[in-house]
Parts: sequence; C-alpha cells; structure tokens
Amino acid sequence: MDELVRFGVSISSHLLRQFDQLISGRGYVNRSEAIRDLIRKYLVEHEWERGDKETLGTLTLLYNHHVRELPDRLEHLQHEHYHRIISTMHVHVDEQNCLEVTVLRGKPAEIRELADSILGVKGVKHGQLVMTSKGTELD
Ligand code: NI
Repeated sequence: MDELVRFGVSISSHLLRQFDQLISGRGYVNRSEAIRDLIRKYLVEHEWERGDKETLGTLTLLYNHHVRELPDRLEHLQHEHYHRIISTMHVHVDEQNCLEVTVLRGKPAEIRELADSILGVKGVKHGQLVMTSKGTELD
C-alpha cells in the first residue's frame, strides 16, 4: 500500500455538519474512510466514462421463467457472450420467479451493451447493472 498523506480541506461548517450526519448514519467511524470511499467512487465513475480499460460489472436480473422463450433467450445471449461472462448465480425464488446475478468483464461499452441487451429481453421484470472495477488502482 502507498504511504498515507494528510491534507487540509476548507469547507463550510454547514456542509461539513450535513456530511458528518450522513456518514454516521451509514456507519462510518470517521471522515477519512468516508472521503476515501467517495474518491474511489469518483475514480470508478471516471473509469467507466473513459472506457478504455477492461473492467467488471454485476448484472442483477429478476424474471418469470414461465414466460415463453424467455429462459432460452437469456441462455442464448449468455452463451453468445461467454467470453464476457465470468459467472452466473441462479436462484429459484419461488414457483415462477428466478433471480440471476451475473459477473461481467470487458470494456465499459461492451459490458453496458451486453447488460442492455439482457435487460431488454421481453419478460425481464427488473434488473440493474452495477458498474464496478478490477480495483487495481483504488488503494
Ligand atoms: Ni429459476
């Protein structure tokens, strides 16, 4: 890990009070960890905007497996893009509903495109792509 550096920040007392209230509600024990997390979040957003490096994302998907051709379509898409899919966890939620969490890898635009095409399959009830990172530059 890199050496730790201390730095001062000028901020209005009102803004700082709001920040402290927010982070204590989220379980942070100090400002430093909250600020480090904010910076990492900003860096991951930038990584996705820049779009030139391979990164990771997770796609959560909820669907009714009784909808005609839906499971086949999803499986077909996943096989077609097997090189972008690291792993899929499938949960049979009840008699009808399935929940899938898929870990995707690739350049941001490739991951987004694949996630959009999966989310766009007719019969998918809910889903969301979480854009994350391989984490190599987030220490
Ligand atoms: Ni299922």
